[in-house]
Amino acid sequence: MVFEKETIDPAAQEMLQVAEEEGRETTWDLREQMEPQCGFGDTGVCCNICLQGPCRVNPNYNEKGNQKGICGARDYTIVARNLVRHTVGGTSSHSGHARHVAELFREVAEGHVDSYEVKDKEKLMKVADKLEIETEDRETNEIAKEVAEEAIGNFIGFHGEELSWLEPMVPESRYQIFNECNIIPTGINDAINEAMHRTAMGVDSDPLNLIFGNLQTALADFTGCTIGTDLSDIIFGTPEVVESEANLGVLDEDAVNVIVHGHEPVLSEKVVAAAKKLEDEAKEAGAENGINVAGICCTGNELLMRQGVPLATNFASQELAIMTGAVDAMVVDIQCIMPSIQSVANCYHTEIITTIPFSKISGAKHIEFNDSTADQDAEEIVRTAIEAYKERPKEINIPDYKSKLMAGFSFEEIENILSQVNEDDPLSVINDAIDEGDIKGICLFAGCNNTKVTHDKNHTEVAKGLVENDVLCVATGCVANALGKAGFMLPEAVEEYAGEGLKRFFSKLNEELGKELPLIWHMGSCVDNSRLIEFVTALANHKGVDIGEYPIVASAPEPMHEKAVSIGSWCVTIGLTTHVGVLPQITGSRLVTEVATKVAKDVYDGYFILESDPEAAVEELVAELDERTWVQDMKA
Ligand code: XCC
Repeated sequence: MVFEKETIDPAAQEMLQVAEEEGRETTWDLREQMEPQCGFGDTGVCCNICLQGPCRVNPNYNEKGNQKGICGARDYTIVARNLVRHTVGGTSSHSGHARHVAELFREVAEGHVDSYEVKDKEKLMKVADKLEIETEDRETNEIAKEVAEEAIGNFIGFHGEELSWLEPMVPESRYQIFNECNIIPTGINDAINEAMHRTAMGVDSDPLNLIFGNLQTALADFTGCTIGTDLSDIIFGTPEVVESEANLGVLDEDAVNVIVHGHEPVLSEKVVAAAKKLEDEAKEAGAENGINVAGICCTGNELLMRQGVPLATNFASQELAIMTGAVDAMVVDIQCIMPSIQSVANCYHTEIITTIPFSKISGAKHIEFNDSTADQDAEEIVRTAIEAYKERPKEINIPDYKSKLMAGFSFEEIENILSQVNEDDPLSVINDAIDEGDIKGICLFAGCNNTKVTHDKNHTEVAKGLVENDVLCVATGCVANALGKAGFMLPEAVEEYAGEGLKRFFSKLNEELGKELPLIWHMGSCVDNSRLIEFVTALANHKGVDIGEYPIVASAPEPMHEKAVSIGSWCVTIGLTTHVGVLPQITGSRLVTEVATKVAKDVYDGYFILESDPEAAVEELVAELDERTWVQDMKA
């Protein structure tokens, strides 16, 4: 098989062949040119924080080389500081996304924008209850205003008080642990500021103190993610099970193809609406099938979850979508958008359209998106795609690969499904299956693609190994996209991949429901990892244990973004042992690595498994689930 070192996705392999024939450069070529990567940077021991740098220290004390930076910083300080700064990047990304949704929500609540509304009142009431906001005998917009103020307050802080969105999201016992470690943030912005300050030259050099600072920032990230999910559900609707398709084969030769790429649902929801409205204009332009919207990265996940919009592909293969020659416009907002897409688009008729003032790409067309003129902006964007379609050359290469998939597994939808099986005690369906040994526990798959490993390979191999070992798996982000493309989000996959216990679990469930559920449940975008925490908190509370005692793990087989660092950090802090399939840039400090992989367990129950071999990772994750169940059994 050609290009099997680069990717296991057959559509991507076919497109890499096209790229080679046409002499196009891809991210895989750039990776090859980058080798060998700097060993200091790769292990986190390069310090660039002040202008005396870069200082590169040799972590191996037995060898020659500088063991201190010019200011005296040792490997552990440099590595811990770099780690905190990664988490800051992740936290500001997630919370920037969430803050936009929160500000839009406030505008909606105050009646200042009419292109959006409170779509899911039930979710609004649920969130208000969670925040202890009075709901009885009050108008919806009054409640919404108070929820919006509370959301904004979580960003800007409450004069030194703790975040209100965090405490109700985790079991009491877990919050107590946060408290004892003094890592509860007083505001998302505060946490980001403090983390940047403490890592500035000459401030915090104590590696343990820095690591606690990292965890505090990560909890701010988690809070931002939760706000993003909750408010998006209120404005756009809480996801319910939908059917759709994934992979480049979803592009339609006879339609105007608009790809939405990035993260926020605020713009992309409007693009979908505008595409429906302007269908006739596309047909007049000669596109028999009208307009076809498809998603990449988490914008794709947001639209798939709520509207059943198909997924074109995930992070690593974004350039390849353009090389099909069938993409008329790629509309981007924020995060995970490779600058290279413009150079690729220069060889085709594709319009790259940036929409956010602080997220531009040189050479791309910029159509600014504003919440107050959202409908008009989205229509302008779609019309630009129709115009580009008129210039589309005849020759296109759409690989004939796509898989059907099911998505839409919000926590509320899972509760709804389980209550159809046991109306009085829905969560017992999962907890009893664990007690009876049908399932070993739950794994959250999260994270990206990373060209350091073969595209989608770790994702599918770790997933295969876990389901074979009777682990119930849920997924978000680009790993969800990978597992969707590979057919794991279909009921047929249960028969093909699940172990005997997991098969029993699904067959009992399907029999009661009178319909079939997919093997792996798609929970949404990166911010929607918060949905899993809501789920596992409910399960742990139902069982009367802390999350650290519950059989739950997480796996990021191909992490890339700083957001993956912050998610991993809060997963561990919340008690999930977390596998990472690409070594994070911390291995230059033995101290920091040991804290992450060993000491963390004593404090948070969760710890990191750094393992690039999928088979070994499966073994360790299964052993962790077994240990948690065993400890529970011993206590019982
Ligand atoms: Fe980006 Fe969210 Fe990573 Fe994919 S998974 S590469 S962060 S799109 Ni979150």
